Amino acid sequence: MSKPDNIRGHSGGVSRRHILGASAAGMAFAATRVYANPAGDAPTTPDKAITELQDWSQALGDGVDAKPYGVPSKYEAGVVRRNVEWLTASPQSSVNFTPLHDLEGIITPNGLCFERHHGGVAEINPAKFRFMINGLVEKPMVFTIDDLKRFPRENRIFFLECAANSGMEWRGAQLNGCQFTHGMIHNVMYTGVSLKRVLEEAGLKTNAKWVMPEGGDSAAMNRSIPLFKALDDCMLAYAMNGEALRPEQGYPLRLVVPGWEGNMWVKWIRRIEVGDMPWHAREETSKYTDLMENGNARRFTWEMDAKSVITNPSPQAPIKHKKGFTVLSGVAWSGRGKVSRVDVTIDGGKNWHTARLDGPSFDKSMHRFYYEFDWNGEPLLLQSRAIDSTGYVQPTKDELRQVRGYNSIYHNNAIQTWHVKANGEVENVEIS
Ligand SMILES: Nc1nc2c(c(=O)[nH]1)N[C@H]1C(S)=C(S)[C@@H](COP(=O)(O)O)O[C@H]1N2
Ligand SMILES: [Mo]
Repeated sequence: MSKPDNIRGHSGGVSRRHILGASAAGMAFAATRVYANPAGDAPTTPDKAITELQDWSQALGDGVDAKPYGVPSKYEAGVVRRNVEWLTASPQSSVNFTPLHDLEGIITPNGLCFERHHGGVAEINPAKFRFMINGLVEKPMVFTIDDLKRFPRENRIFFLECAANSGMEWRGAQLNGCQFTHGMIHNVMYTGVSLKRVLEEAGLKTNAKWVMPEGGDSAAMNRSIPLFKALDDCMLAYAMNGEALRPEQGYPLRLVVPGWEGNMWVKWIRRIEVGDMPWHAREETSKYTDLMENGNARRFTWEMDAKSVITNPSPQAPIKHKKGFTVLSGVAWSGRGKVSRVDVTIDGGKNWHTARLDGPSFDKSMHRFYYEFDWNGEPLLLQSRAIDSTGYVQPTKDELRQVRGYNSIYHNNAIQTWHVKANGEVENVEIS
């Protein structure tokens, strides 16, 4: 699949010489077994023993009351959500991005979960909060947060991916960092009540076919969700990762729609109407539909297809050593189930290796993968390819464009390529 001379960089191309170098390096790696010779390039810095007392061992530190709510070390101050200023006209209708290259495992810390708002963050007093169910139900109902906490609780780990994640990459490699190309995703544990349980309380009429969640923010965001999904695995969540939702994630209540596009996960939810037809709201007609080459648009593209990205190395996380033992890591997910396998190539697709999946594997959740190798210090072309439990294989960018054309924004789940240079710097590129 890889034509070495047909590579497109985010800044307009990489020389043929570079890429020939990368290919040659790849051939060498194919013959090198991981762990084969760790002694030669062990990941240690043995040149200096600890011979003097260090500052932090010579005085007492802060007491336990210094920070009633803990925050990260000041040396981790660069681990933050970031936005792309030119992308949106105002910070209220905008997005920032999860720093995937700085994270480990599969759980996104609450303060680093990307935010996407259409009308800014609603600040809701939980004492005044109400949630209503109306429409095709036997008895319309209004709940307080405390009412909802008297229903049986569920704890579930799910990814939330905005359908626009990687949308800026449709026409070519553009943004230099997986935070920006893939950071409209987070993966947390939700606590709440199953939507099915609450709908049953109100009693569905026999002609009920759809539900419409509606937000209480200034955007009053609403979407149509078919009843089969509402009765399957949707949740009304009031907590994430063990604590109350953060204001930006919908405090005090949000809808969880596992595996489906983030736009449907209505935050600050105030109402669910039950109906017999979809509402064709703004967010499912003028937005969140996909314009095809023939001028028709796909609609109701709810499921998020299997996808993966290498988070390290990546443009914001270059390789800092010259050569030797190197840990490649990334995340993979699928809206249809678990990720059963991730393949990794370091030579632009000439040779594929099965990555090592580590950590818990849940349905519609992020999975963590690793591929450890001995780097000979020459350029690399890194890619990862996820395969989910239905057998679906993550497509290349060319494969995706053959079906979807160049006009799309949403649902870009194509394979990402990173070009690692000999000095360890990494750039977003495309190969075909
Ligand atoms: N009420 C309301 N819900 C909303 C939105 C919004 O603007 N208002 N944005 C949606 C979009 S487009 C996405 S991708 C997700 C983002 O969730 P997050 O901010 O927790 O990452 O929330 C969705 N729910
Ligand atoms: Mo979104």
